[in-house]
Amino acid sequence: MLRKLLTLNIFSKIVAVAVAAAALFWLVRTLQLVPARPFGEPTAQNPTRAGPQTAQLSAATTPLEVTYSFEIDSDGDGLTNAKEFVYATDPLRADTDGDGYPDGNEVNNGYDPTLAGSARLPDEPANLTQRFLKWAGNPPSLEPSRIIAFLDSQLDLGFRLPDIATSSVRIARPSNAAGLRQYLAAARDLALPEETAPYNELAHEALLGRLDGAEATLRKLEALSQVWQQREVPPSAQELHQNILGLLALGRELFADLRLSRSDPVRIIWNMDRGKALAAVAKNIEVQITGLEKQP
Ligand SMILES: [Ca+2]
Ligand SMILES: [Ca+2]
Repeated sequence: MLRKLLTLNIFSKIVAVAVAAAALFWLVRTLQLVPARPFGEPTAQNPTRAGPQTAQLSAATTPLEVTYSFEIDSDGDGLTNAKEFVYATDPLRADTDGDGYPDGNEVNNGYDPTLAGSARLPDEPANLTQRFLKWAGNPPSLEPSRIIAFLDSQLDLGFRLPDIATSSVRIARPSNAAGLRQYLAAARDLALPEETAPYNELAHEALLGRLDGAEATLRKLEALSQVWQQREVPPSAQELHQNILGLLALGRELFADLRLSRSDPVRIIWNMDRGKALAAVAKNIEVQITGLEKQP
């Protein structure tokens, strides 16, 4: 019996905002809402100029009193506060590695500001924001159109579902029709609780230094993954099962990445784009379920 499309509700949540281009810009716009109100009391070095149009960005994860901003440079080293997060330097220390060269000077000349001496920044760092800034000629802020062009140009960033080894699937023996029906019903019901916030909302929270929502979703995804990894799978549903596990694995990866919202905002924007591809996979899984339900 066909039920309403409950299946993969979970991933429609992941991709809820990914589908709208506006959502992609939303995060970037937030980043550009500068100067932002410093959390805590304004300092002489970093006077608050907050108005109704500015975002209050706090740094709950760091004791440093700095504003996450692509305009403010609290320590005057040529690297704005947000970029200090991106390059993992100290936003209140002009020369993080103490080698006599200011952080901004090092980054602008391709040197690693966290390693004293002449260590170069890697050509293709894992941090996508670093890669983007290098690719774009180190612009002062994050331009949505430039980020899209960058992501389009990086062919190695294409969408791919994590590989799930066949050997990791627990095949149910002997196979029977009742077992298959039970499995497919569970697949149709796969969903996160309704209160789970969409990805862009969680990303916004993370940018504000609040990771509670992202962590809660991640825990739910991990619990779901465990249940599905342990599930016995009818032989005819093996491929479907691998796709479901792959989808769950990628979901975990995307939500775990929210911890990187401040240090790698371009990755989060890429994830929103990957969410769109994930929606297509989810749709395909649904088709697989329907196909198996119709099997005699
Ligand atoms: Ca700085
Ligand atoms: Ca230095």
